[in-house]
Amino acid sequence: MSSSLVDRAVEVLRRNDTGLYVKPGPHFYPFQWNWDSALVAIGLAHVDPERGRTEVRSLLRGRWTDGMVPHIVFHPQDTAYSPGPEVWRSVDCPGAPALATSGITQPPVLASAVRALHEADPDSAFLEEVLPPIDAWHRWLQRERSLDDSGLVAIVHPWESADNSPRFDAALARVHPRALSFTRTDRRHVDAAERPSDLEYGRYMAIVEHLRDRRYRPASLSEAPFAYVDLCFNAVLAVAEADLAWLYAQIGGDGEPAAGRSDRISAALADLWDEDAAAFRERDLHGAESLTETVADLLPLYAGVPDERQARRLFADSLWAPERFGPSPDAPWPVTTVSKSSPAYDPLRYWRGPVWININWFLVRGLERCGLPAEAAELRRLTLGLVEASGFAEYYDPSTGRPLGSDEFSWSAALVLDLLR
Ligand code: 2M8
Repeated sequence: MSSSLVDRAVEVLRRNDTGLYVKPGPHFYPFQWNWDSALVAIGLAHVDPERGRTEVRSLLRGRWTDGMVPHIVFHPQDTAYSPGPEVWRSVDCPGAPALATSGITQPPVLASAVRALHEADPDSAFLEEVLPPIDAWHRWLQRERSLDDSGLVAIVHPWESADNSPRFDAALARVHPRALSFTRTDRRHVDAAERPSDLEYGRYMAIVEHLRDRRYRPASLSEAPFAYVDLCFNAVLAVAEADLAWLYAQIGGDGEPAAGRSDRISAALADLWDEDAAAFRERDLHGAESLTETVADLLPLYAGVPDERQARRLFADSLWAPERFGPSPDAPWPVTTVSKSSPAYDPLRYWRGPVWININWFLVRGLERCGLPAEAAELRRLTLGLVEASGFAEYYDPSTGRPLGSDEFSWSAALVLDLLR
């Protein structure tokens, strides 16, 4: 089974490859997205590290002078995506590159991708080139997005993480939606039932307009319409900082500051453990309380945050619990992105229930890190089985395994290469 799955995964990445960057999907994601490219590079490390290094360099071409690496880089393409460069208008902003980009960021997987590339094919010159801008991005996050001295950072737009997750609903309810000034291109390719609603898009655009009026640098997090301590983002950052420290050590650089930041974030995440829920707890900085249980509550596992007792509890009572995120007779494909017990659970709609390969990959890594190798192996087996049955979809219906969203999705292909390692 494995060799043909490898061939098919490599073929998906090849077809989505523009030469400069790999598109997230063939049709409605035509530009370069930040965490997509990093996850793609993790897969490329196994089959073509040099191409993986190109992916990293292309993404860094979009960086701003203050350090931010944006969530989308609009490399010139004769194609439509909304909202595109004409909405973001980054080129009007001080410190933005000549190349158009969005004005927000995404979970910083990049340092972990560079580590995967270096482990597969060591290249010190490449590290000398890319570690300073990655470090500058991590420091920008601490400067612009930290809420206190805990090391945790906030996101200021749902597009900075798993965007239409119901955990953001309460925080978004206070945002007055705008009428859309563009036609949604996603609707040309994917059934509306599998994508965010127009109301959500109206709110996303209201936040973009607020941020754009301030050149994407709100004076403070308390002034931003949306400011949320996202556990997915922070767990990714904790791992990325540790990987950055490891990378510095490879070239005799000073990894202490990054290691210190990683430790602080991990310690702050550990404080968010909720024994009753067997999960961690997120926080809306404006005080809206989310009662929705989503898979983000489990992601500190990726950063190795829970001790072994907590990790076993998290696995048994949350991640693998049939009534919550785990496999059940009526939904045999784990892991659902929202608890099946939640009224918000929707098995078809985007980040509101379906299975995502990147989330499963974070959880496999986390189970390994926390000393649960058999549990990690079982999740890996079911994840590969899902892709074997349904192809490299963007996301999947947990009940039927039916592919949803974009087909031929790049990070699903890339992470299968890593899961098969
Ligand atoms: C999705 O986000 C874009 C907006 O950035 C969209 O919905 O059009 C999200 O799944 C995001 O996490 C991902 O990076 C992007 C490209 O795959 O698509």
